[in-house]
Amino acid sequence: MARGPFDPREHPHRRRNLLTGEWVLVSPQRMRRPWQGQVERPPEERRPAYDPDCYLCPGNQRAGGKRNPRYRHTFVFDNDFPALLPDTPGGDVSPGSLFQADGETGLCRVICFSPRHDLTLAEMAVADIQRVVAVWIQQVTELGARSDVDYVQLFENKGAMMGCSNPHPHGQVWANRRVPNEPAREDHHQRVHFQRARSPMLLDYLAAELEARERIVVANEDWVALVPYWAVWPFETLLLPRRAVIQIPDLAPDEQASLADILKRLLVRYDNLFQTSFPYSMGWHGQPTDGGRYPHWQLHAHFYPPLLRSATVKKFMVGYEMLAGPQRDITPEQAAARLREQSEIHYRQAG
Ligand code: H2U
Ligand code: ZN
Repeated sequence: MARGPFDPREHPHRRRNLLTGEWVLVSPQRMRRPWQGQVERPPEERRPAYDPDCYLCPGNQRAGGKRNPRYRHTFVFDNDFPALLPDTPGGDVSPGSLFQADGETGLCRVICFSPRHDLTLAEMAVADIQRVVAVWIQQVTELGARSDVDYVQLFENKGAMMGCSNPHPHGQVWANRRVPNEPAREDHHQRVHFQRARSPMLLDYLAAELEARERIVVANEDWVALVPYWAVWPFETLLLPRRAVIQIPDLAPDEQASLADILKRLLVRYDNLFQTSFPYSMGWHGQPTDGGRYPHWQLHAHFYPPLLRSATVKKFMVGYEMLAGPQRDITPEQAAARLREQSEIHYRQAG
């Protein structure tokens, strides 16, 4: 079986992540192995539009004791249990040369996407998703302007499978004194490419993907969502603007509207894939906010969903992944085809 010229649909190979420099092992031949234990869909969870016990619903009291306003669209508050604090000791606090440590400062906020407890971004109206885009921009603008914030990380944990504590649609923003691991690695690799090619790496990559077409999931006039060539998670996607955009506050009003449009279309496809509210962690990567120049950066969002073959079977990153490196069976091209063929009408609306 394994003989003949190289075929990416048949032969194990590794692919390099341009943004991190890491390799992922792809084992497409394993898709043929027998699969036992077809798992049924869990019963559809129906939530009320308002939950008196939810700490994110309008008018309710939070765990920290504060009360939410009766907000009608979005609502941002300081995390009652923040991972970062704005005024703790900073700088080198290493207790020895083999024990390196920095005091780290920052701010953590929670972003409620909607007053409706029963919705998710996938089921919200495009106009309401656009309000979330506006909040993301406002937060990066405000927090990034602080001299003690070098990076603003927007993210969403969705679904109990991802450790999300509450189904009420919400995300978070953490503003860090220093640039964290992932954006620091992406900065390095984008910078190296730019110095060599004089063009942003992800725009060159996007042009090649638009040519190849086989990993594109959905696109509109300003945005493209694709399964990256080096995807680790089965249905991982990368969302990119078509033009050079360094950070989310640089989006023009029509690009904010088209972002809401493509988010809706991507997330509906995700939900339709296994007819479930699709769990994921997503987040935005834009330039650091330390006042430096970042012409090599291209704004993008990552979606990392854990599901593999049904609403309940997730991919585990264990064994080889923990000890050696990430591995996948279904190819990124197969994953993109599966997502592409989904309807853009949400299965709950379809009846
Ligand atoms: P998840 O997005 O991972 O579910 O986290 C929700 C955040 O909400 C979490 O960081 C915060 C938690 O600290 N939170 C509050 O700030 N106030 C509350 O009343 C409960 C949860
Ligand atoms: Zn709620």
